[in-house]
Amino acid sequence: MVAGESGLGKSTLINSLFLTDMYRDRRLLNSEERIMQTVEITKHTVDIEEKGVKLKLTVVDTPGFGDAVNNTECWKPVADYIDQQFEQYFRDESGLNRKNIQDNRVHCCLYFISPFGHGLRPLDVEFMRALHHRVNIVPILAKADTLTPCEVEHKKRKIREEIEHFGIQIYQFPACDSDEDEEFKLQDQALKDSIPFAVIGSNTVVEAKGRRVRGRLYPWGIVEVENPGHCDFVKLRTMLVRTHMQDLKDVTREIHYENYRAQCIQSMTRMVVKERNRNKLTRESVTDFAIPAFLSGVDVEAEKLLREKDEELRRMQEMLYKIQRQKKNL
Ligand SMILES: Nc1nc2c(ncn2[C@@H]2O[C@H](COP(=O)(O)OP(=O)(O)O)[C@@H](O)[C@H]2O)c(=O)[nH]1
Ligand SMILES: [Mg+2]
Repeated sequence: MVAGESGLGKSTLINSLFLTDMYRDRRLLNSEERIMQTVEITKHTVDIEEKGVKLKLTVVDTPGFGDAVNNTECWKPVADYIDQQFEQYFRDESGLNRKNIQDNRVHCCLYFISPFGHGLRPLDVEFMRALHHRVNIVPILAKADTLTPCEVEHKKRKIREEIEHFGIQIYQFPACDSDEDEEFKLQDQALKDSIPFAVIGSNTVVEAKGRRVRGRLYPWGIVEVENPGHCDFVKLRTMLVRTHMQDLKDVTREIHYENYRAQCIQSMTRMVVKERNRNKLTRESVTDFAIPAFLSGVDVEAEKLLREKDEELRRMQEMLYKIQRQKKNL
């Protein structure tokens, strides 16, 4: 999933990442470069092939925020979307067809940070803190071609410090095995030191030194999306689809989804206990006042019990429905 302020190049980047023009069907005939503003959460499925392994990847594009005058809680639609996927999985998991569950849980959220600010903006902090217990957040420094290499380093350091300062829990790359070879260890460290990944997106293929590359053409030269000397695009793609895909899924399953499940079960239990207590009270009042003494035979008792159980079942169903509704409105 991609998220962040409007106009930072989210749609362009996912397009560049998976090389398919996912916005082709919108028929933007005049300008190759133009991408329409994203106004709702949209899902695209792409088939990619990595080292001979075919993968079906779902990319979720979200509308950029920050355009509105009041931006409070702009993270909510995204949080809701993530929760809905968890909810669907939770239902499927407790259903009959458990073996063939389609996993639509969001395994990674690329969060775009503006290159024009001084580090994080309050909105970035709010967004990431609202989402960090739900999804693996990978911070991205957007439009890196607008910064010099020195500025990129400076901004990255500042953003890392602020992430730490504000207690934002971004996706933690797993520690490298000590028995890995030196080159692998160096690569792994370089990846960790690149956070936030500085990226450049482009939908155009340009000619650079006789090669056709994905890049951006400026009066003073060409910036190449896939040139590691220009930005971290290749690092990001490798990490997403090759080296860390499984870990992103594992963390989602073991931490974020478990979090969601635990909360769900907790609120259900709380409601059941409340209901029980309420039932107990009404039961006492029923025996005290409603049932006449001459009717207190065994059959009447059994029937009363049955009725109570029926009522309890009905209440539980209602409760489940309420919880689902609440979750939707959260
Ligand atoms: N300089 C620069 N411009 C970019 C980059 N990526 C996208 N853009 C431009 O920024 C504008 C907004 O891009 P878009 O992908 O729609 O942003 P979104 O709102 O975050 O989805 C478009 O004009 C893009 O051509 C980039 O890496 N560098
Ligand atoms: Mg967009």
